[in-house]
Amino acid sequence: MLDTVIRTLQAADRVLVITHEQPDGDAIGTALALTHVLTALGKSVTPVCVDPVPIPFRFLPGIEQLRHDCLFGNFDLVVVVDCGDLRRTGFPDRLKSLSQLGKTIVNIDHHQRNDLHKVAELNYVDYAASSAAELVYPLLQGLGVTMTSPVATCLLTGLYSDTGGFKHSNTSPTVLRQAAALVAAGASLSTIKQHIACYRSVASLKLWGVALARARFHGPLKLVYSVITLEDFGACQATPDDLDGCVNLLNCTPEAKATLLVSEPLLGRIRASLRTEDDGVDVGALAQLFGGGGLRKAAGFSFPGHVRRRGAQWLVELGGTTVTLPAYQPARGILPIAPFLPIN
Ligand SMILES: [Mn+2]
Repeated sequence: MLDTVIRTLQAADRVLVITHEQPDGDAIGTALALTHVLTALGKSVTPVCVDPVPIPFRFLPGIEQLRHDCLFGNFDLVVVVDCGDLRRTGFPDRLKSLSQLGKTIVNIDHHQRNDLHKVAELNYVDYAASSAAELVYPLLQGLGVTMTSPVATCLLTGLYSDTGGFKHSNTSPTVLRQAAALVAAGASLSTIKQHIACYRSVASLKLWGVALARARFHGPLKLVYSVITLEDFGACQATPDDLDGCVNLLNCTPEAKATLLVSEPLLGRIRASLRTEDDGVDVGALAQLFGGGGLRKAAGFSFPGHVRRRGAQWLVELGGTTVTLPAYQPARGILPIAPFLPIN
């Protein structure tokens, strides 16, 4: 498959590179690395992400080339990177029509249950890979281009982001070998770390403080969880983005099988973030039950509702139903953790 993808990239002239909505460092880094390399090979390349780029990734070389729509332009090849779900491209209908027009779509991804194969002709997908960047690395080698400093920085950002700064269990020997070569080619690990880990506003720190202070351990579920209400965002003068990453900080107690952070960043919209370091727990599968997605160890979902406090309890209101957090229904017996199964 790798050879076929390389030949397809070599043959293309006008390439559209799409990455997923609410982009992370792997999404943006990998899309830009491909953009640099294909441009160097003389191709016209348009990198696209439907959503704005979060502040920590705006330092990446080539970020100014990123577009937010792909409605115009005549492309002979579409490359979708790091998208586990056709909807998460932000352009499902556009991709379906490009597929129907016979355009070649290449799907480069590492998410489980990737469904891009519905529209993609070539699927270079490896669930065992840490990141899309890890998959793109050998692709760039196969294209025979010299690894430049901008490309190395973009790819190392992808590896860094999806391995949690080389701390998650997906930090394989391959990841470390690639990272070493990328640093040797001019990527600065300390610069990447500075941008991704050290950009928090004081408002963000205050909000994280509230989440940390409210952390609880639920014994039967072996779940660490915390809650942030809409009022907390206001009281801290924090934006929805200010909570990003907080769940990773909560995910550090040895007795927990998983960590759950529930928030209402926008009125009537609840966001749930899940993390685990336990190889036996698949939070991605859990998130999918609730219409979300992600990886085995890091996933999330959102749904309409409100977060409320009643005495010592946290409640989630979903339509006419109220669920006490973290709802636990051992009688159902189908999930290791089941935080949001409505109580009937
Ligand atoms: Mn990724």
